[in-house]
Amino acid sequence: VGHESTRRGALVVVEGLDRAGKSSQCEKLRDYLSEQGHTVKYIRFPDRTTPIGKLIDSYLRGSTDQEDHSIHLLFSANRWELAKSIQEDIANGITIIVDRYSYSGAVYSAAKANPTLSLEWAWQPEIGLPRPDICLFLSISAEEAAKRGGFGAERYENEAMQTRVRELFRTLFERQEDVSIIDAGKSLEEVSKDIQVVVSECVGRLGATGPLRTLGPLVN
Ligand code: Z5A
Ligand code: MG
Repeated sequence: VGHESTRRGALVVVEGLDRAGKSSQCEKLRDYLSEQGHTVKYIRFPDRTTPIGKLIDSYLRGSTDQEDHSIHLLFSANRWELAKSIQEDIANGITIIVDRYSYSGAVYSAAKANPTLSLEWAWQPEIGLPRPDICLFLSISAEEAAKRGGFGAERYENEAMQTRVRELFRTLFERQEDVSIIDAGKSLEEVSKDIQVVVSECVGRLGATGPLRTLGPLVN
């Protein structure tokens, strides 16, 4: 509410394994930031509402099959189709909370252990997408996740897949900057408080961060 030009919004990504509490925490964070006076949008990937998203939805539900590389590129295309509107919103001062993003994209596809679908290959189409100012990785043990209910009926919801995904998230996040690991095994309220601290700090230094950046190649 100043006279200076509009302060840009922040791009906040929430990542993690199944049942880590991403969606619950995204909602809490949206409410918290709104109370702090920010204009906030909460979006999620896959966005199952677009034509590409409908193909993804039917694949995840097991109604249709897709070749591994092909579905991977559809998940990426689903982010690219929203990239421009994300950039515009951020420039207009809107803070965006994103439930799963490129990190899930690379990791779930690479977890299939298809010989020509490495983590490096999977990351490639993400290069150039809006880069999060902060990525919160909600970390949870297999035991703790199991207490939150059994696996659902969707394609990747099984033990073998989730174990490989856990390993790959670790490999990927060792190579990324601006990642904050959150212990998601605590209570809803505790996790929410931990997230608020990290995000407030990120939003506070946005002025020094400059304009929204883009995702670059994986660094070794
Ligand atoms: N996928 C992909 O392959 N490529 C891509 O590019 C992208 C995604 C973007 C669908 O995703 C699948 O798409 C996903 C990855 C793949 N496959 N898998 N697995 P999705 O986002 O639609 O999946 P989801 O089903 O919405 O999310 P989730 O991971 O299963 O859940 P969550 O959002 O992390 O958790 P939640 O819904 O907030 O909470 C789960 C339960 O735990 C619920 O009952 C809560 O009340 C409870 N909960 C949450 N927090 C707590 C705490 N702290 N204590 C106790 N209980 C809690
Ligand atoms: Mg969810």
